[in-house]
Amino acid sequence: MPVTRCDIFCKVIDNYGDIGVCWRLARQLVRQHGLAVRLWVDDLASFQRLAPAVDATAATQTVQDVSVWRWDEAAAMAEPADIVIEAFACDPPEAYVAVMAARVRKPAWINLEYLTAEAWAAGSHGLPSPHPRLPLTKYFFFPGFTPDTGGLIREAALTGRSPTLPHDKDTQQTFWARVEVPPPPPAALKVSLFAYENAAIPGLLDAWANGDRAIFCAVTAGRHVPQVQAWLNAVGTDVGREALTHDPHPPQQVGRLHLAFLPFLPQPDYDGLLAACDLNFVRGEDSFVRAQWTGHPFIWHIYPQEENAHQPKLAAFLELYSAGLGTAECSALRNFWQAWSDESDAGTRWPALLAALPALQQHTEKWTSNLVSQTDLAAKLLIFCKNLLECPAL
Ligand code: TRH
Repeated sequence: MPVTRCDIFCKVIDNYGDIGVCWRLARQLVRQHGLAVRLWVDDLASFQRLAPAVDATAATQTVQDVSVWRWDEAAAMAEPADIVIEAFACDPPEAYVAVMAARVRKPAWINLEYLTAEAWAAGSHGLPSPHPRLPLTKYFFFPGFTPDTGGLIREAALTGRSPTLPHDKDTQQTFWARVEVPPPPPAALKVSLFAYENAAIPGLLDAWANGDRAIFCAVTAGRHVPQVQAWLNAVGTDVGREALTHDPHPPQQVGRLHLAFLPFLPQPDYDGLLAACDLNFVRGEDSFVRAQWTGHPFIWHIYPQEENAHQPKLAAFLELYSAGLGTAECSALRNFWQAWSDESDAGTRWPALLAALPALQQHTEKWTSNLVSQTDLAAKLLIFCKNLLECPAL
């Protein structure tokens, strides 16, 4: 029997990563694999920020051929699909799970896990987790950077240079105009900035303002913006408190640093921003992965966890990503990433990173082509689920 229907459950815990990942996956399963996807989301208002076509008040709607459902009581009554994906262990409703268990042909039930480069993820990828009471098994699906994991979300258009992304000068001009940002000065290094609160921000902005190279920094909306504002106030630009109340704020120049402030962009425009910049500061999970498809160097503000639980995750990724880099570039990269995540002296480490950028650009292009040569997450997920449905004893 062909697999045609998929339910994806998404709980927005905080921030935008949960819905960012689910929305990309849902669209890809529809567009590239012809599945009928129902996406259950508990917070349509957050979803609407990434996808403005979403009506935050509608119980059910179709957006880009994905059937979007508000995750409320209706979810418990729904007829389960052939493939059921719960994102980040978000627990579908008990009544829904009971119907899955009662089926003769059980749905393939997947827990799509958080991304990590740590070695244990490959070891845990695909492992079964039998339900404590019901005759039903859920399977762990771990995304990752190596062929022994579940891979990374990557749309088909990204295997080549997508015509919709602003790689060349003309499309970049159109892109900046569309997002209502004055075009960057021609020789400036173009940087996008998306992060959590980060005490390293003022020091880095000082280094950019006083450095040798002109920097154009597109500041995205997010938790990092108040620190940029506070820095502007502290360095006493003519921005004034009143201007900063405009959302987004007007562009500013301090020394060699040109700052442009962006509103929260629809997700495809955010992807366009990543492609248009030479260096991207990203965070969490989805922007971190998406930056890697541009082939440009990136700086990761990893999601900070209690008791520094994020440190091994950061170290594991750095180990993998920096392999093959020359000694000087490797230490410039590692020192800067560590300082950024530790919220320490990123500013003093900037000159070394800037000097290493040409080598990092070449290195990242190779890194990206290696990732592109691997099967993407949606394709792996479907193979995995089809195998489960065909041989349920697996
Ligand atoms: O928002 P995040 O911090 O999400 C995080 C992580 O996923 C983290 O692992 C998880 O534990 C936590 O959520 C709950 O960062 P992330 O993952 O990069 O998601 C941001 C999404 O927002 C991504 O899909 C890109 C999108 N985005 C836009 O669409 N427009 C914008 O203007 C910006 C700045 C982001």
